[in-house]
Amino acid sequence: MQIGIVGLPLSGKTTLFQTLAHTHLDEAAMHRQQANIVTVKVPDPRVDALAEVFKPRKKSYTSIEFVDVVGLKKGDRDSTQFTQGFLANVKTNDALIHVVRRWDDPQYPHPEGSLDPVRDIRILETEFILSDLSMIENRIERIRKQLLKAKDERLVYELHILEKGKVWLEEERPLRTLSLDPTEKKVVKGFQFLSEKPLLALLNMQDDDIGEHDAAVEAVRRAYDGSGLEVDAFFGKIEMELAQLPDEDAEAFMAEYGIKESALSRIIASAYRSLGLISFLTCGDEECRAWTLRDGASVHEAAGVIHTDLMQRFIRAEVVHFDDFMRYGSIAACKEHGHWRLEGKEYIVRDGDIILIRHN
Ligand SMILES: Nc1nc2c(ncn2[C@@H]2O[C@H](COP(=O)(O)OP(=O)(O)OP(=O)(O)O)[C@@H](O)[C@H]2O)c(=O)[nH]1
Ligand SMILES: [Mg+2]
Repeated sequence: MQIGIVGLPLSGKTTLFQTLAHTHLDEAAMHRQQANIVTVKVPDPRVDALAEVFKPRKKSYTSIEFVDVVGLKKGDRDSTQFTQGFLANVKTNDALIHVVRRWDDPQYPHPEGSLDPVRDIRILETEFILSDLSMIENRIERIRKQLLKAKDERLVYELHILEKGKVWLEEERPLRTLSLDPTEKKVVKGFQFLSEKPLLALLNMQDDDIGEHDAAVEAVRRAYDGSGLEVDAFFGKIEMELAQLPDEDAEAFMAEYGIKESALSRIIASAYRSLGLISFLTCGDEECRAWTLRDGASVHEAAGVIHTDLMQRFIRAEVVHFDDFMRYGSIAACKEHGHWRLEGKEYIVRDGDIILIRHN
């Protein structure tokens, strides 16, 4: 899974990237006109707890890629514009984090001249909508031409969905709020529309606005009620310094600022929520490991995430939930108390299921 970090110039994108990556980029790297990518392990205390019991040779976490996407520019006519490089980078991201500036520093003037998070979010959202609209219009035109030449049921279906999307976008609404059935959704996904991607607006707070982040988040949430936007806040400058401190010092620091979790844990939790992702676990003497799965996926698909072979040779799955495992202390004890189950292919995996695939 790949999450793109986007936003207006000088909002704090690279600062967030460095926080998540636990690195310091030099000046040259910070301004390179291309995306910087980092793979980050998803912290999961359940893997640690299982490892305490199983004492495996290896612990593995699932991971997420973050991309610092460069290329949203102030245009000539007082409008922001995407560069082609930006579009190419963002299209393939599974979800986006929009860094929204809420800090002031005369040394770095805001490109729009004032601080206004609701406006900044609107600027980007409008760009996304316009970009999708032009893509949809092109596609519709092409399909119409093809349909004049020959009948094609699939194209007729695609046209019907695209027309729906076009009307939605013309009303300045993002595609992520358009309700579609699963088959329609699949067609839309294929286009990698920008306004369809799950979006987390992350307010980059002023260092001394301690304790004001909840109210700031609430104000933006109200303004974007019903637009499928997740909103959260972080203290860009401080959390970057924090990410470079030893754990103990970092905790004291966070308590002072009323920050409950590290930026990384919070952002990953938000991303999982907005993307509809869950984790399942596997464990044994060899390895304890967490895996990412789409919410609502079957145990057969989960087997495929582990290995395509397991999917093909799937017989049944042994399932114990992590909470039950911790309550009773072992798989055998879970069995005794009726919390161990043998499930078929269709079983829908829950977040925190510990799974063992039986295969031939
Ligand atoms: N005072 C203050 N400065 C910040 C904050 N966040 C970032 N900055 C500073 O603002 C400058 C720009 O931050 P970046 O993280 O490079 O912003 P960016 O969005 O990546 O900028 P571009 O890639 O040039 O569009 C840096 O010098 C940061 O140190 C903040 O919360 N408070
Ligand atoms: Mg940058």
